[in-house]
Amino acid sequence: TEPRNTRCTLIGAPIQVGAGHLGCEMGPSALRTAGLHTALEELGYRVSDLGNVVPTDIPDLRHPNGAVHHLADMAAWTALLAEVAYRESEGAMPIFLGGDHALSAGTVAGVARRAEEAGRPLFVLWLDAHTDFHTLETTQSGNLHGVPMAYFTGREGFEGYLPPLAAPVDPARVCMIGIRSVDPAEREALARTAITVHDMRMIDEHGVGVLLRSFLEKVAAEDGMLHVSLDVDFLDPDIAPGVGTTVPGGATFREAHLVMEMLHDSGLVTSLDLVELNPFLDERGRTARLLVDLTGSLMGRRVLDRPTRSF
Ligand code: B3U
Ligand code: MN
Ligand code: MN
Repeated sequence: TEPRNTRCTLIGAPIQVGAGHLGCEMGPSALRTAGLHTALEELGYRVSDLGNVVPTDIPDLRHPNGAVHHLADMAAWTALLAEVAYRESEGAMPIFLGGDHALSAGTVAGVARRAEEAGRPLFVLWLDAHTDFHTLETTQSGNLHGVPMAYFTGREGFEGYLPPLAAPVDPARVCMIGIRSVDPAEREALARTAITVHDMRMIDEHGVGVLLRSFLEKVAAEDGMLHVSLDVDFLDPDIAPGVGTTVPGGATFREAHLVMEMLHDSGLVTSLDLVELNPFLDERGRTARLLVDLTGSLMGRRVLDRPTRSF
């Protein structure tokens, strides 16, 4: 299949204060060092790298939940990235180089606004060990990479803290795959939403291809735009050690590449986050290189030619 978009734009978003460990700030550099730009060019894309964006005005902002930290930083990043994602999601595919997962509050908010303007529904595929469905009230770690899903699906409690959403994402259009660490408050809240949550047991029982295919069919049926958010800890720590929140029993090398290949064949992906890479914890760049290889599969690298739309 020819990709819908032959242009892609790299945007570094070195936020690290949403995570419990420092180091994600180096993520964009590591992804560039691992050859992301060249890998995409070799697949025939016209790539532009905007460099890193960084917010300047950090307001003072506190929340009654004393565990919450760096809320003002997250608010500033969210506002900035929502603007950048909105602007860069027209005519090219933006690829956001994280940075921790708090950045997705902004990127998803921005592409949701773009989708609304285009009159198309936005779907989100969340590849993660965690559901990141805390509110500012329920988070116990206070690490704000644990809240973006709750924010962009429009849960209450963010008003006055994070920027108002131009277009909340419909929970029925969100699919999570790879889940294996959920806090009690998240689990309760998830039971009351229409979000599709596929834990590792679902992958083991049905195979990741079956789960992903049914989601992609929904996206295609509604002519949706599809944002993919790839948290490094989706992957098994044995193949991807460069992340602060490793959880055993993650996606294998083959499962992860299959997901990426099916996403490519669907022709549906319109934006991508690569998040939580912590080069300080990596082993000689192997997690960064794996992310570049997986992005290559998502963008069309394949072993053999196949018929179109084979998802
Ligand atoms: N749910 C826990 C753990 C966590 C969430 N996201 C990550 N870790 N990466 C929390 O801290 O909110
Ligand atoms: Mn995450
Ligand atoms: Mn995670």
